Amino acid sequence: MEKLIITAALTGNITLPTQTPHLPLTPQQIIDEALRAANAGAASVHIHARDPRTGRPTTDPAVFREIAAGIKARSNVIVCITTGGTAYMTPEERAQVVPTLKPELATFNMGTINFSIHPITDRYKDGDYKFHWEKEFAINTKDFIFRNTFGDIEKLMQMMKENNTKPELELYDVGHLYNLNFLVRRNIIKFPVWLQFVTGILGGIGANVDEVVHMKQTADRLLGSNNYIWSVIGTGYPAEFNLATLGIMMGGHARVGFEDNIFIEKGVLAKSNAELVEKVARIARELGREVATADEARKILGLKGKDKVNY
Ligand code: KMH
Ligand code: ZN
Repeated sequence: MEKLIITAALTGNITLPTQTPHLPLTPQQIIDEALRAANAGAASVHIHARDPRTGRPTTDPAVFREIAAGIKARSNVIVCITTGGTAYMTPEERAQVVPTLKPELATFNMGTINFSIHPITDRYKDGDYKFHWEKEFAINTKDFIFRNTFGDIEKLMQMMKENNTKPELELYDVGHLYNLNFLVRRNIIKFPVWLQFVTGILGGIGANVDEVVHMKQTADRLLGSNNYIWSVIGTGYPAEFNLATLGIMMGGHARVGFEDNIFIEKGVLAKSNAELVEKVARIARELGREVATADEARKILGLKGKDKVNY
């Protein structure tokens, strides 16, 4: 099996600061977490940006630039920028990071879904929230449509091509593999593709072994096993580690990080993204799978190189 690519999703845009005091919020905190995660074995870090004063997700290109440039200056790790944006942003606004920063890798969401974290508000009383925006933000996701229509997809794919940015295709359900298959047959997306099977989002497929096997078998059948490389995200604990282990065993790759899960053990908060990365790297080594460096991952994924980005 090829070496394991570990991605660390450092802060995301759905984890609330109230959930964990260890969530990096400022650009400097996100940069420091990226370096720690890279040292622990992450070949790629997936970046969202937050308003440094409030911790609220932002798509301010200046904040993205500060984070990406800060990581680049101190680490060789691959920087994968989100095009997921935040609720209320148009697909055009979300895509701006691609022409602006011309990253090596950026996320690319493969279909429109419900995407909600509203049940989290059951866990907290009004006085529990660290920031005033959090409760309303979470409740509003009840009516959030995460828009990624075929029209949006065509436009974003064109932008990625123009900027030589490799898409990391996020698939939240089996239907997204059918969307992908359609787009490949229409020559809108080209093989080989890099896939993330995103499981456990409220609005998407469940985080369990059966569903990952189903996604993998469907991908083999539709796309052909030589035409894609895949990784898995299990949202929440223990799904993150269970499904990372499954990915390791099945020849896929794995993503961990505070965007998806905040626990290192049952009821125990991870102090850093690096702890989550370390745990997966340890499981991989125990199972005889070596962990890829950033440059090895660049080769596996066919990336343009960090000297070709615009930050
Ligand atoms: N904004 C979330 C609904 C990505 O990073 O591309 C999903 C998301 C995924 O942001
Ligand atoms: Zn993300």
